[in-house]
Amino acid sequence: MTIRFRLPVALALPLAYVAAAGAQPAARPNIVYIMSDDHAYQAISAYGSPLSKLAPTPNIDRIAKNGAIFTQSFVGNSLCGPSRATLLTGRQSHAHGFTQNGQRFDNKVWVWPRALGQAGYATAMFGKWHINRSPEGIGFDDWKVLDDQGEYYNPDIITPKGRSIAQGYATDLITQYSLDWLKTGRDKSKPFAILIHHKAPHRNFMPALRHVRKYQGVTFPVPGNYFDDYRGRIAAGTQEMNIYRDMYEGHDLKMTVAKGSAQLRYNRWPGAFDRMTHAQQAEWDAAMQADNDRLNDAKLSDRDLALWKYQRYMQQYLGTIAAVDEGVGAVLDYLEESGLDRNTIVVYTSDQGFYLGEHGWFDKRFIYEESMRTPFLIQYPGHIRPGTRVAAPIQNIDYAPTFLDYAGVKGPATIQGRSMTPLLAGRTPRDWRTDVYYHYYEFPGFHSVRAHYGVRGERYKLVRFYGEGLDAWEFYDLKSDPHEMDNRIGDPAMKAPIAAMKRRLVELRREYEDTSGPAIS
Ligand code: SGN
Ligand code: CA
Repeated sequence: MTIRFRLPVALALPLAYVAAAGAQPAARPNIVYIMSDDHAYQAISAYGSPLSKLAPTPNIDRIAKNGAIFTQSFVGNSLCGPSRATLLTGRQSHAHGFTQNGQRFDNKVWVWPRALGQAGYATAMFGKWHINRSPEGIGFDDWKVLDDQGEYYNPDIITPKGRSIAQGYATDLITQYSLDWLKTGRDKSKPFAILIHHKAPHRNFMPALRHVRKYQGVTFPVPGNYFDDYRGRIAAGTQEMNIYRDMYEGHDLKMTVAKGSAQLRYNRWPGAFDRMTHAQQAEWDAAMQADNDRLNDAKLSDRDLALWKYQRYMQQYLGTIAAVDEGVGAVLDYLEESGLDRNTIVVYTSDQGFYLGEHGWFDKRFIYEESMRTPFLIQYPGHIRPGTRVAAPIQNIDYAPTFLDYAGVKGPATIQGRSMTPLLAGRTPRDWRTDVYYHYYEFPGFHSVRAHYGVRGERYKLVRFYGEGLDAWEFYDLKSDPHEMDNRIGDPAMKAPIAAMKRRLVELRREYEDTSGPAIS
């Protein structure tokens, strides 16, 4: 007699799926995760800055209207590679080990897109990947990525089949790849998770041809601390990310050598322009000529030139965001037209914040507000009430556990973040964090920002810059000094809050098991 054993169906499936199936078999949500590169919250109109009123982002704002906006959203290390590794793993930089750009991500570690794939999701990734590894090992059903930072015009695209040059503008291409997969590429019997990673508005800030003129002639409000003298802040005084001193006049600001000429001034990486076709180049030059000629004619003082550069920077930076916003709109439209929106989580965020002239800067890296913060908007009909504003502090370590939670998939104990689902249901857990840990490593490196760690509390921020002969502490009262101009580390009146924040910093380093950087005595 032959005895035939049949495993119960649940046991034959991967473990994570069992958890998911047990929770909500029919209603597992789809996930559309849209992340741009260096998109400052100041440049999203849902955040309400005066600047963004002149350059609104109506489609990104739709997500906040349909769902929630987080007003205290932070990263743990304001730099592309580390932030992306955190997004994937739910761990701080020191824990996943990717602390600086240029390192290689270990594809073998746990990442949420693979976990969702194993739990029965269709998964895909399109755009900037930038962790020096092919996404091959992640297990996406489909992917198309830019090479490293990628180019705005006619970029190289790497796919499972190899590398080729794509004709078109990066943001539009990434949107198109995403829509193609959503419409016809995916296995429609499964829920899906798609990562849409735009290159824009990253340096060198090149708008689509249809947007090159969009903000010409618009005068954007100049931050009050544009001419910061960095007094009392050693690391702020030695950075190389000042708009009027460190931006390349050709590569970044697209200034020309002389009236009537289209030849760029200092253009450190000509590749960005060389990729354009002759027709694209001609259209670009024609769009820029009048403003460049006017500048070459004018004999501006140093101060006026610095202010002019700010306007040019904003016109270009915000110009690149116009295509991102259109792309977000196209994805939202498709979800709504297909009815998928009803069971789809849509997130819009950036890999970190960015300086739009605050302290005179572009780029990020510092723990100071504009780069440590990052936009975070999310919709999920039926689960998040439209128009929700969440003020509880979140960090990019929280994204992975949130997606797992909504999908009903169990994650590993290595995750250091926490699911945001209670916050999105309108309830702040009593033990939700009130302060956020930060650690930046990349020095020496681009823009010469010194390594530092610190803690940002509800009111105070304590920072320690270290390494290469430096050990300098800073302390800010965000209530009286929201722009972080007045380092009060030596102020006797601040002795008690400084001591309290130092204790918190020690605790946080212990909690996260961060032994990198100098120990605090
Ligand atoms: C490039 C940029 C830098 C930028 C880094 C990191 N220079 O090197 O300005 O800080 O990327 O950015 S560029 O002119 O070559 O674009 S990140 O977003 O990838 O971390
Ligand atoms: Ca970035």
